[in-house]
Amino acid sequence: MFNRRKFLGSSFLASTAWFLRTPDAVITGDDQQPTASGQRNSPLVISTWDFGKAANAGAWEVLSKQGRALDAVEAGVRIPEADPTIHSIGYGGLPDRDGFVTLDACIMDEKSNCGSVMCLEHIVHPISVARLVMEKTPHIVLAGNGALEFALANGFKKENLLTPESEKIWKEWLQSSKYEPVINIENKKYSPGGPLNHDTIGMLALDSAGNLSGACTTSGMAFKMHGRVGDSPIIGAGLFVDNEIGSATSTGVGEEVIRVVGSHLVVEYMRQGLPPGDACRKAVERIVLRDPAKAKGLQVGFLAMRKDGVYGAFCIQKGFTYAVHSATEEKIYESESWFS
Ligand code: SD4
Repeated sequence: MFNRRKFLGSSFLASTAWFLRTPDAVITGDDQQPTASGQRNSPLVISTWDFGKAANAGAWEVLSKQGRALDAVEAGVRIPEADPTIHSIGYGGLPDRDGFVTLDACIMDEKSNCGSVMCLEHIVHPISVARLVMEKTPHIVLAGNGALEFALANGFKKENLLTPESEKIWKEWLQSSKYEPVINIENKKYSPGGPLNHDTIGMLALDSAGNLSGACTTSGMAFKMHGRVGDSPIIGAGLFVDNEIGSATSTGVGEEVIRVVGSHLVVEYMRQGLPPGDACRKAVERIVLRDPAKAKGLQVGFLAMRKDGVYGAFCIQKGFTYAVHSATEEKIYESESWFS
C-alpha cells in the first residue's frame, strides 16, 4: 500500500514539478488516479455532494457554449437553490431553531472580485444577490435585513421559503430541540423521525478561456441559533478562488472551517505545490489535529480545483461525495477520508 504520509512530504518538497502531475481526482487511498479531467483549458465544473450532478448540468449549459465560469457557477447553484426537496439550500431549506429560513451564499471570480450575503431571508436565489453585491456595491458582504432590502430594491421577489415539509420537520425537531449535526445525511431522503439533511453546495468551474470562478450557497446548519452564520458566505472559509493557482470550497460543520480559513488554506497549500487532493487533506489534518476527539464526531469536506483542471477532495468522515462534469466525464466520486 502506498504510504500517503510519506508521499505528502515528498510531493510538498517537489513543489516546482506539480504541473507535470496527472489529475488528482482521488477515489482510493492510493496515489493520484488519472481521469479525463486534466491538461486543459477545456471547461470543467465540480461541486459538492450528489446534488452537485444536477447543478453541474446547469453550469455546463454555460461552459459548453464558451461561457464564463462566473456565469456557470451562478446558473449551476441556482438549481438546488430552487429545489424544495433539498432541505439544505435555498427554497425548502430547514429553518433555524426559531423557524426562520436564513441563507448564506458567496461568489468569487477570476479577478478576486467577490460578493456575499449572510443570514438572508425570503429570497430563493441568494447566490444572485451575492453576485449583485459584488457587481453593484462598493462592499463585499451584506447581512440580514440590509441584504434583504438590497435584494428587494434590485427586483428580487420576497417569498416564503419555509415549505410545508420543512415546517413539519422543524416542528418534529422542536419536540426534542436537540442541536446535533448529523454526519453524512446530505444525500439521504428525509423520512419522519429519521435523520435530517443539511449541507451546502460549493461549485468550482474552469471556463474555455482558462478562468476560474466559484460559488457556495446553503441554508446552513439546520436548527442553528437565529443569526448564526457558517463558513459558506465567508470568502476564504467556504470558498476561495485565486486564478493563478486554483480554487477550493468546503462543506460540513462551518465553525470548524472558519477556524482554519479552510478554503484559503487549501489554495495556499496548492500554491506551495501540493496537488489538490493533498491540499484538501492537509486542511482536514489541521482541523482534526486541533481536537481529534471532537473530529471523530463531525464532518468537514474540502473540494479543490487547480488552475490546470486537476481536482481533488478530502474529508474527515467517509461518505463525502462530489460531482464532476467535463466534455468527457460526468461522474460522482467519493472523497478519501481521514477516518475510514
Ligand atoms: C454551514 N457548512 O453552515 C455550512 C453548511 C452546513 O453541514 O450546514 N453543513 O456550516
